[in-house]
Amino acid sequence: MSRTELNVFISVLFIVAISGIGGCAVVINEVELNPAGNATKWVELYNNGEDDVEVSGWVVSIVNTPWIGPMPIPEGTVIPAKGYYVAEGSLQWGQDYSGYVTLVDAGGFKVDETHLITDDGDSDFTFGRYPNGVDTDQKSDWKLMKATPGSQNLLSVRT
Ligand SMILES: [Ca+2]
Ligand SMILES: [Ca+2]
Repeated sequence: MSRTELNVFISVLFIVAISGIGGCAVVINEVELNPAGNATKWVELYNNGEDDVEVSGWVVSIVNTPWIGPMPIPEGTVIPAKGYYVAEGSLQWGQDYSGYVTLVDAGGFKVDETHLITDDGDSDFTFGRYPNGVDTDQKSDWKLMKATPGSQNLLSVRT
C-alpha cells in the first residue's frame, strides 16, 4: 500500500468511526401507556451517547393503529449526554393501553421504534429498557418495572 493509499484508508476509517459515534444515541427508554387513575401517558427518552443531542422538532408518537398520539418536542430542547427527556401525552386521549412508540427526528428519519406494548395494569408500573438504555433490537431489552420518569430504569421494587 502506498503512502497515499494509506492516508485515504485512514481517512475512511476516521469517517466511519465518526458516523458511528453520531448514530442513534437517543433511544425510547421507558413507556407508560396506562398510568394509575386518569394521569397522562408518557414516554421517556435517554441519551446513551457521550455528546448532548438537540432534539428540537423531533416527534415521539404512541401508535395504536389507526390511532396516533403525537408528542412533538419543543424548540430548544437538548438531551444532555446520559440525560433524559419525558414527553407527555394529552388528557384528552382515550384509555387504550396497547400500542407501540416511534421516535422520528426533525428530518423525518425514524430513530427508534418499540415492539407492541400492552400495559393492562392501570398502575405506576411501566415497560422500560433494562439495563437502562440497552438497545440490542430485541424484545428482551424491555422489562416491567416501577415508573422512573426522568431517571435511571430500575427493576421493580414494590413499596
Ligand atoms: Ca402503568
Ligand atoms: Ca426511567
